[in-house]
Amino acid sequence: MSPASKPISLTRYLIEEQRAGHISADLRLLIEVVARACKTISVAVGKGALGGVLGDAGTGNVQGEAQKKLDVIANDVLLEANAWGGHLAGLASEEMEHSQPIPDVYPRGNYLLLFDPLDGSSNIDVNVSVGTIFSVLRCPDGVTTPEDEHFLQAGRDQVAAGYCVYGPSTTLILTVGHGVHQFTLDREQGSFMLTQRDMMVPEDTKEFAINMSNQRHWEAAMQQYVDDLLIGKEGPRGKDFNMRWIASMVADVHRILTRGGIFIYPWDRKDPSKPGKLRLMYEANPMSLLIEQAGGAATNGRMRILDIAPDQLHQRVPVFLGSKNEVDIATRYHLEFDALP
Ligand code: AHM
Ligand code: MG
Repeated sequence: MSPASKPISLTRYLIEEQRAGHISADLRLLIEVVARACKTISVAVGKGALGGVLGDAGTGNVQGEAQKKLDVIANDVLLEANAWGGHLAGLASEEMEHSQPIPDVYPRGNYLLLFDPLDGSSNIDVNVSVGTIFSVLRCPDGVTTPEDEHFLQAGRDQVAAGYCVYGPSTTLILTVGHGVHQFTLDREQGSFMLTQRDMMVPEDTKEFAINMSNQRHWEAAMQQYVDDLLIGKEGPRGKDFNMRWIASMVADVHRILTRGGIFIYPWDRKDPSKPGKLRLMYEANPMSLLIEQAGGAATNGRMRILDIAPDQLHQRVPVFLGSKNEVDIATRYHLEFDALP
């Protein structure tokens, strides 16, 4: 590869963003620290059975889900990496009931970090891609010891968001509000390198991603929407659709960022007390910001996800995201059913 075409590193990209006035020095440090933690997690995931990291941890998280060993490892890696840099005021995780302020022994910064340390962890033991999702918010003015309530900000107020997929290659996808960029881990050098600038989601698609086994539990609008996709050319949509479902949101969203599609995790009646499966603050919000920054759309079937005012740290939400025109159509099905007498 000639020097002119050599990709730049994440570090250089972030310095250039700082010079352009898009990010502060603390936000640059924060993203570097998260990326470093992702490298460590990538190494642990990559060891598989040889590292003794597969299988259940024998514990449960606040959401009543059994934790995998790697859920716990990834959470610890992110906590430790982010404790002492001085860039954060506090952090919150899928794996912890409450947020944690940065310990008193370290300086506190102006940002809040939320993460799902290992998304799709039911896939670890079968060697399918998993990932880390993160979201960055500002700590409200005057708050020095943040509590859960200070994290409850709408997704549109995120200052950065991203995810890292631990797949055949380790890939970091990042937005600081100026487009979506892809960095690939050079395993020999230990550096993330910028391999694609300005990812764009095609507006139209013929591909959908959904767990079809829940179909009988969906509401009527969802049933109708997916029925119409499945009828294909002969139905009202006038074209055939293909289906893909990896059951790792990071991997499904990554496919959609790369080649388009719609990802759906709707509300269903399996457990009516839950308004969806995916969590707003550290799954739906960061993914929605990335998708919108790449020209796509993200709704809960009725409204823009980034406009939802959260009321709980671990609140769940239905998710429809991806190619803009397809998300608009799926959302319209819901609004039209709602408007029926
Ligand atoms: P997790 O954060 O506990 O791994 O749960 C979220 C995952 C998503 O990655 C994925 O889209 C979904 O759960 C899969 O759910 P299902 O078991 O219905 O396939
Ligand atoms: Mg998850």
